[in-house]
Amino acid sequence: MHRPLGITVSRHIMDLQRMHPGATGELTGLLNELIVAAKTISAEVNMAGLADILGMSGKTNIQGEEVQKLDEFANNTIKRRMARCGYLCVMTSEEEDDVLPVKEGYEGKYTLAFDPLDGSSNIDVNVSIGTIFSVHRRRNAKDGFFRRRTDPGAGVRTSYVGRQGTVDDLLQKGRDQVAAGYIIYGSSTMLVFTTGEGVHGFTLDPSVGEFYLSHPEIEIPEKSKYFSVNEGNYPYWSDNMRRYIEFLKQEDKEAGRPYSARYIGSLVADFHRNLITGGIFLYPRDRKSPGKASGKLRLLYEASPLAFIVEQAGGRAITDDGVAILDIEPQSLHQRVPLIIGSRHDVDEAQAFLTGNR
Ligand code: AHM
Ligand code: MG
Repeated sequence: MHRPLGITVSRHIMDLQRMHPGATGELTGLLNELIVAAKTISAEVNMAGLADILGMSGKTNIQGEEVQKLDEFANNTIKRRMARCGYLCVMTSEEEDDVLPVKEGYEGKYTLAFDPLDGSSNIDVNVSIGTIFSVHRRRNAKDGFFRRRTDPGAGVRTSYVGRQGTVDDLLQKGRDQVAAGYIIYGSSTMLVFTTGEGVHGFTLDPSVGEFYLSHPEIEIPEKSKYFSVNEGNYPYWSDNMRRYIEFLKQEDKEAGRPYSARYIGSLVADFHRNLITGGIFLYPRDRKSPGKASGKLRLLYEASPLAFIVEQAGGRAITDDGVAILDIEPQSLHQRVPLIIGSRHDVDEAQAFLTGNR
């Protein structure tokens, strides 16, 4: 069978790097390592339905380990691979209370925040789940030093030797991200990411094990006809939030209402659909969410990376009081934040309602 010559994700990342003559290739290396982790998780997710059967027969997974819970597997896969990739100085994961150090001697200049497998309540029911990641340059990135070493086969290389990162290196505004993205394990596995030069989507060809560029230069439609929200939280919402959702459901043919509801309950899947078809996703603060004033979703590895992507695609991401997600100064690793994200026009309209201006 002839395959069309596709652009692989590694080739695409190299092309991006070539556009920056001063680039050292470290971000390229980092993303490539993450992609390997994503492919490993994807293979395991595809085996999920068989996990019990394999478990019962005493089989081991592709890592040669006992079958683990998928979210643990995803967390371990990313943390182990990335701890020794040589490009990071510290990580944080939704699955870990504290910061994750990198392996000594492998310290690089970037930080990584990730949600290894988002949408965990959907794991057992064959609904799309995803991995979300966010990369920053650590603070004072120049306070390490450079070392020359000779690599067999690669000749003399200059590499940066840094220090372990700290919580402070991770607590940076979304606006300062150097890369962000997600992998959705759905009907096919897709990688969507940005390095600040547009948003690009890649689809995994499992027979070759490569991600190919399938969605170049993604732009989110300016206005949509879909809203995604957990309406079961209605009794806990503010009056403004209730009025906004009622508004979306009123008939007004000229304005394109009522909107249709689409809610999967997997942030990556809900976000991805809205990115492609247009839509607005809302998880506002409510009387039920932990910490009440803050909503449910996490700033560093859920809201912030998706906000970077949506802005790069022409959309918007704000809190329910109208603050741009990317401008929030994080206070703690697992901080929660109200999230309104999606098509520009829809987020504008939601903001007007939620801030009491409509
Ligand atoms: P998780 O990190 O425990 O999986 O929770 C995050 C998920 C998101 O994927 C999704 O958008 C949201 O929780 C759904 O919440 P709810 O079940 O309250 O609607
Ligand atoms: Mg999550």
